[in-house]
Amino acid sequence: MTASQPLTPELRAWIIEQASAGVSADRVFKAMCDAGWNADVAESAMESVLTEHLAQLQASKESPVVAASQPAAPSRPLPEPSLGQSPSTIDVGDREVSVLLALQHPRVVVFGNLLSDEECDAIIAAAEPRMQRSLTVETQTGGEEVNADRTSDGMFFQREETPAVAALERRIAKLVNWPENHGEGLQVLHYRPGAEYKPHYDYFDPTQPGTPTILKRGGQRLATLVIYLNNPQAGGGTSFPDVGLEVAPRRGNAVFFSYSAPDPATKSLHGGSPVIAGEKWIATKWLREGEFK
Ligand code: PD2
Ligand code: ZN
Repeated sequence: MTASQPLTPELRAWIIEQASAGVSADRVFKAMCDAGWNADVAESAMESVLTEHLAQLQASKESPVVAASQPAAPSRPLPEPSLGQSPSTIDVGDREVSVLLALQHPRVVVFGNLLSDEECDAIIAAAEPRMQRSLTVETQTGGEEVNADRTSDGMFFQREETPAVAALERRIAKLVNWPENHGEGLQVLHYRPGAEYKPHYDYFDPTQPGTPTILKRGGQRLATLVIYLNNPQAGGGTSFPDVGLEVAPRRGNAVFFSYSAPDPATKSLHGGSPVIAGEKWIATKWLREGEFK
């Protein structure tokens, strides 16, 4: 970030959130400087945001009737499959996807038959020459870094990059009622024996200074679909440690989970368990609140 970096709504909200959570002004200031803000610009941004916020708080205290009559903020819409009539399959246009398991909290749904064997193979074949050691988001700055918690190789497709990727993206949009253009490009991961992805949250942590930069492109992540592209011989499930759930990786199946807020209370902590024998290939689709351009 530079001195000319605009003070975005996300950064404004981040500063207020830090102050409200009791983080000292010194620490907020240091976090902004670590994220690349010029010290003078960071200081005046903090001052203007917090002064304005305090004035708003004061105003709402002085007119409590008005404040109390404001409707509660509506909970944000989320990607969600149509399971109201407890269907055993969902028509996604060119395929019938099975519903194998549904859990309310955390919201987790396991699907079968999302992809054919041939489509799984086509996605692996297109991804294989482009695999590199996986990176995770570097929370201080919003950049990317190699992370010891994630011992897999990976790559990203552009949206609709190949016919199999485009077909999968159309199906996912129908399956979870969410626009295709709110999805990140599909990520493919390859785990060898011993490789794993330690438990983590997929949303961007609002307390990290790099988050406002990440949120500019598409807003928060709201949901994840992990799609299994092969059958590992042993291990390699997707675990949800808060509720003791482990989803077995079966080719063509997928596990969907959503998180209504970037908060551990969603119980959306999840990990890729170590591969014990064989290898594991998955594709991950992350769904954002806004258009991901
Ligand atoms: O490989 C998995 O099962 C897995 C587990 C947790 C993938 C991801 N997270 C992910 O791609 O975010
Ligand atoms: Zn994840």
